[in-house]
Amino acid sequence: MSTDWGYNSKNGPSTWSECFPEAKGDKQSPIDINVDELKTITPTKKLSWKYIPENVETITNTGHGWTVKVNAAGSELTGGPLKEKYVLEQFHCHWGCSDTQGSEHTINGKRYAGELHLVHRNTKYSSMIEALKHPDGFCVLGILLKLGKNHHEFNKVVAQVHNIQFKGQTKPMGVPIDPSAFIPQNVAYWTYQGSLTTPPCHECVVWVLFKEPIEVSQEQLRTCRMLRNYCKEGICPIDKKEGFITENFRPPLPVGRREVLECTH
Ligand code: B30
Ligand code: ZN
Repeated sequence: MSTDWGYNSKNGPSTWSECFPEAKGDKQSPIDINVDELKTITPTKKLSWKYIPENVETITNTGHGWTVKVNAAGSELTGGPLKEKYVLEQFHCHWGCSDTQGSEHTINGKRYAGELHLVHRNTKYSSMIEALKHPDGFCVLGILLKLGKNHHEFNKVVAQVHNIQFKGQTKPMGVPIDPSAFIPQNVAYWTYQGSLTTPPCHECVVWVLFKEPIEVSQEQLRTCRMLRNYCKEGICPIDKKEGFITENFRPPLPVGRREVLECTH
């Protein structure tokens, strides 16, 4: 039992519900997408996004990964499964200790090397805290990562990792990053109602998971694994491996009675 949650055997996903009861809810994320059990729809309005590259602010080592904070002003995510306008608050990534795992969502049981999350807040809620209380509070765009060539925009994030080695460290991003560069060419996606994949695991997310993965390099994922899960002033764990964020993904949870839709745009 630990409010200091993480991804090791003592504080990992199977223990989260002891401190965060919502983690055992029936609308949790991620899930395995069974592509044979879906309804296909064409939304009346296409999913549409607008981002301002200059609005990226800082990058932080949260102790469970990196998060790039974005000034939400001027960004927009609308259409598709969404009834209201959403704005981009932050983006972050999940990865595995090896390249054969790391994604949170799986497709017919297949795991990808990682998963990028663009986290948007519904503008009808004035703060993140307020949005957490509602099933339509957030929309997270999930982008599956597969191994391949170096991703130019992802590299701007990776280049900062050595500046935020320790938990709690924050640095200005310094360069603009265009979040739309993470969205795959083919914009077909799956959508369903779910939760934050980390504590407090609130069931407040309209999930949009793009079907087509994007490529990042092995070296870029290796660099992410060099982040540490303890503070600079902290005690270095005896077991060296324990001190690195080698993996930070939650395994899939039951779909239950939820409907997963496949959308063409
Ligand atoms: S995810 O996209 O489902 N992985 C949050 C947002 C999106 C996801 C998970 C969590 C979130 O807003 N969590 C609460 C805020 N966090 C701040 C953070 O971004 O890093 C505080 C916290 O510690 O509990 Cu972690
Ligand atoms: Zn995430």
